[in-house]
Amino acid sequence: MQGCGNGVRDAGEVCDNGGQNGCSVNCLVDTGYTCTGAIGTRSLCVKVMPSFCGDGVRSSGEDCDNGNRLGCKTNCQVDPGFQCYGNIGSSSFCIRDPTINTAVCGNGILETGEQCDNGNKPGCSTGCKIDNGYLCTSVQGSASTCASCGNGIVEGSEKCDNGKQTGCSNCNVDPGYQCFGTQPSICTKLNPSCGNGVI
Ligand SMILES: [Ca+2]
Ligand SMILES: [Ca+2]
Ligand SMILES: [Ca+2]
Ligand SMILES: [Ca+2]
Repeated sequence: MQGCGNGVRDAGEVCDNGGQNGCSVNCLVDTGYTCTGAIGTRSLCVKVMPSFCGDGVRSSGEDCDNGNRLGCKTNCQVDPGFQCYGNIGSSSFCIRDPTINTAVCGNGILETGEQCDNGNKPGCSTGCKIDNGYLCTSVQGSASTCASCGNGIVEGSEKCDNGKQTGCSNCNVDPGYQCFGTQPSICTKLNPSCGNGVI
């Protein structure tokens, strides 16, 4: 083709950028490129990025694409418990669906709908409900700490637990006592004359 490759798009040429990438053969647009420029000017050709899952643009075949963020992390499908908005050709916006309970009991994370979750350990052993006789301290999003004062096992914030024997009241060491061990605590009376400053 006469004039093809002279860097000016002539009549009959789809593009001409002087034979550079994007318009390298017979003044036709190369695969994967797009070229702009009117007849009589040099064409400008740029590579077209293929769309993919996670590029932040929802394409056909993708339920959502927010750039692999929360709500659309799984192969451009809406994650369980989420709703995503956004048409094909634009980025998706995903929010947690408050009507769907996605709590997993026993994962050691307190979630909505659970009384406690310490990973199915004593105190919160069944169905993420607090076991009889236990108290659980729980913060949403982290593991619960459960303790039963008087069961003979030092747990949580208990200082001692000797099964409600002398020397440990409400799981605090009684004045004049010392407690060792955790299952159960062994509490003994301190020598009253030791430490009184008198030999
Ligand atoms: Ca030309
Ligand atoms: Ca995409
Ligand atoms: Ca949980
Ligand atoms: Ca205890």
